[in-house]
Amino acid sequence: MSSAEHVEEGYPLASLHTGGDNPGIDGNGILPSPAHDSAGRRTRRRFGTFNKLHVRFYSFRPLIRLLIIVALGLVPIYYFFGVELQGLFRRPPRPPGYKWSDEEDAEWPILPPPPPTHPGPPSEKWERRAQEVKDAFIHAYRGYEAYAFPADELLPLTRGGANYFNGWGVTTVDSLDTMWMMGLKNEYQRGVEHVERTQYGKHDGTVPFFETSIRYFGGILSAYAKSNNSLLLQKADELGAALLPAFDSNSGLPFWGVNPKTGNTEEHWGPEIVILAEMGSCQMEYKYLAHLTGKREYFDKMEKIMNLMRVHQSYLATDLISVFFSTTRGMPVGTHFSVGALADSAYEYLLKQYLMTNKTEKKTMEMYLRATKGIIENLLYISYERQLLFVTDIDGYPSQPSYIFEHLSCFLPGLFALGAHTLSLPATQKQLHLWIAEGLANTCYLTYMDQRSSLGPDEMQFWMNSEKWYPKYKKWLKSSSARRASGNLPPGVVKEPRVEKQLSRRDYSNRKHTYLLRPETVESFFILYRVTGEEKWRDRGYDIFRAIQDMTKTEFGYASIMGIDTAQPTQMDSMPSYFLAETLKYLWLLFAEDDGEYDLNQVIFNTEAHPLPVFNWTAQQIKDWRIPVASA
Ligand code: DMJ
Repeated sequence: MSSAEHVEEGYPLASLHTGGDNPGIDGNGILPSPAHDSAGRRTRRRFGTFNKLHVRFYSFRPLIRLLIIVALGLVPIYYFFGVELQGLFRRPPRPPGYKWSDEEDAEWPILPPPPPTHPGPPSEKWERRAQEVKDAFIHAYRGYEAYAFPADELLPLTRGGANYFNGWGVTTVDSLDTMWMMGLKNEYQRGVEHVERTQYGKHDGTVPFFETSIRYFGGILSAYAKSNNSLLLQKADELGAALLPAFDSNSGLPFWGVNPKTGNTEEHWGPEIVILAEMGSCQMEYKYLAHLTGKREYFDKMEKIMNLMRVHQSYLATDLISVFFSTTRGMPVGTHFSVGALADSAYEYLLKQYLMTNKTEKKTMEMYLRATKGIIENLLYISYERQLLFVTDIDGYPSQPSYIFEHLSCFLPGLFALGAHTLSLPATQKQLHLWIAEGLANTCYLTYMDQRSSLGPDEMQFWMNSEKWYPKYKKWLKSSSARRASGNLPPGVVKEPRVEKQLSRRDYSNRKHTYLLRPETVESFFILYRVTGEEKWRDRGYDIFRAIQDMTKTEFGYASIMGIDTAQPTQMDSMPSYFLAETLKYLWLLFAEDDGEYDLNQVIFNTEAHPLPVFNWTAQQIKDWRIPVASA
């Protein structure tokens, strides 16, 4: 804009410093308002409008005039102070313009959640459904025993067996506690005899440390915990000892694989690289075994890893733990953070170690809470179309989200719900964790129901117009009108999520088109049902179970499928052991009436759904091993 134009607009820039010669500036050198131009036209126009309004105003009756004045007076008051005024009733007064810190936000008493609708008396409907799951288990296990045993897994289309996990009959060992739960005594007995026959320590070949720990080691320990059969404890000890060479790295972080007979180790992810899931998902098993056997070595190896993870987490701004570490230096490698593949169960074990040791190992609980903060602030996103809450991974510096949401990450709602249920948290933090659990579990459920098969993809690619969730949540929290309008449910949490069958209207595309019989979504439903008592989690679990029956059942067992969003998905020749160990177990637990045997405060499920009991370190163990415990 030129200075000439400015003069026309009533801002005589060129004459600003010249004093009273300029008609635009009065004798005191004060720049008049644009309304006072030399011709006076605008001034007159303004008074003209005012006069008309004035006359019209006085044409109303006095009462109407009073109401208009009151209404006009309220508008600016509400506009400028409305939110704060409402806030005054809820928050202690603060000076104007005061910025509320996160801690104060957390303490600010928002409305409590509605009371859970507790499960009613035993119902025939759910007993029948639990029986349907048991029948599915029997069908799968009979097929496995008939055509695959003692190989690891059943090939459900070609009636064969495959050895992906050492050839020790992983489906049997992984399924032992499910058989125990379901009362399948004969199958259980045959399975235990198989464990007793297997010579874990003499196996000459590399076994994968992580899978062997969570499936075999966890499976045998939990069968021992239920049965008290000392032979099973011996086998767990034999296996635990056979895996110990995995920790013979410079840092104490485990190698990918170990040969039980020779003690040789093997790498997998790259030279000197270990992933977070491997280093952080053996503590429940080894600590429980250390407690049972009194062998300090088992405990020390775990504590070394935990200390390393804690130090690393404490100096990172994200409050998360890196996905990759160096086995030599014990230091993180790269800038990748995730709760999905390669990382997931390490976060799970932070909370679960604390719970399993009767809430005495405070350090792991602190690590868990710190990690939840990191997850909330860095990894939670919300989609644009349906406002779906999801968790993704980040990489780079500054970090960038991938917007990928994995089925594997659907364990996270269950973990947040478990933490909210079992930890002594301030009411609002508990509520926040429960909201996150509900929002994420809704999304997991929708990714199933959106598909033509009603079975969820292994990976989803959300659109890049998704936004970080936490800033939106904070904004919502501070606005009482937004909270009221949403029925006190934050963004990303709705009671009735909307299924979207039309591909073009979805918030994501399927990145992988397979459903691999995975458990994470129904696992979270089980925990959410136990924590909230809301029947909808059972109903949703049953929706998924029916889809499993319709789409994956074969003559000999159950099969993973591909083409989940097609009219005719294709069955694949694979029935992973976790389908029996986890998916069917969690479904059964979700539907069966609970007599308290699997109370979430008494029994802690390892990442392969093997229930291990809460225990107390003995006074001797605490003293001799210097276990840093706080009283429960
Ligand atoms: C299971 O083997 C375990 O739950 C593991 O921690 C990751 N997920 C698989 C099944 O999806």
